[in-house]
Order: sequence, then structure tokens, then C-alpha cells
Amino acid sequence: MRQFFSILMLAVAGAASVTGTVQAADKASTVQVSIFNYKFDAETVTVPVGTTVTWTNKDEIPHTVASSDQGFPASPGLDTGDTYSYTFTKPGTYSYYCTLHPFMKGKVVVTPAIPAGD
Ligand SMILES: [Cu+2]
Repeated sequence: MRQFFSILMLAVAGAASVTGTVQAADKASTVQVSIFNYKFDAETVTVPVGTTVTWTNKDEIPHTVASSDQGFPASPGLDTGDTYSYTFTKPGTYSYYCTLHPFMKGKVVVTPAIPAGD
């Protein structure tokens, strides 16, 4: 199980290709989210504040990344292979979707840099 988790973290560091919630590493870094097969993969990423999330369109058709509540600037149309990055500087939950395919939804959960004590 421990080994599986290590592999999981490597997958996240590369191109996130796991379903469900992904826990990022402690340090501020970049987290990759693939856009593939009309889905954001992973749909939910949990990252510490200061993390840059980079979306890469791996579909043959354009997609966008747009905040559901103006929590961050929307991407332009992303053609195949295009990327869009945003650095999240405030903790919170950022829901987003593709304006071309509104059923495509994702979420970035940004946690405080220092975990809250009891
Ligand atoms: Cu789309």
C-alpha cells in the first residue's frame, strides 16, 4: 500500500491521471490537471496555498477553464496541447467548468500553508 501511494504521488507530479481527490505535496509547486475525454482529470485537486495549477488540454477539441464564481481568471480557449496556469494565493474552494461544455466540472481546494492547530 505504501508503495502504491508513492506511485500515486509520482503520477500527480507528472500528469494527474487518477480519479477522485488528489492530495498534493506539502511544498508550493505545480499540480497538473489533464483535460481529456470531456473531463478534468483529476476532477478535484487539493493543494497548499501558493500552488500553481496547470491544465493541459489532451482532447482533440477546444476546452476552457472558467471559475464558477469569478474566483480566478478564465482561460482563453485551449486547443489540443495548450496549457493554462493559475497560481492560487488564497485558501478556499474554487469550482470551475468548461464554458464550451458546462457539464465538465472541476474543483481546486486550496488549503492554508500552515495547518490550523486544535
Ligand atoms: Cu470543454
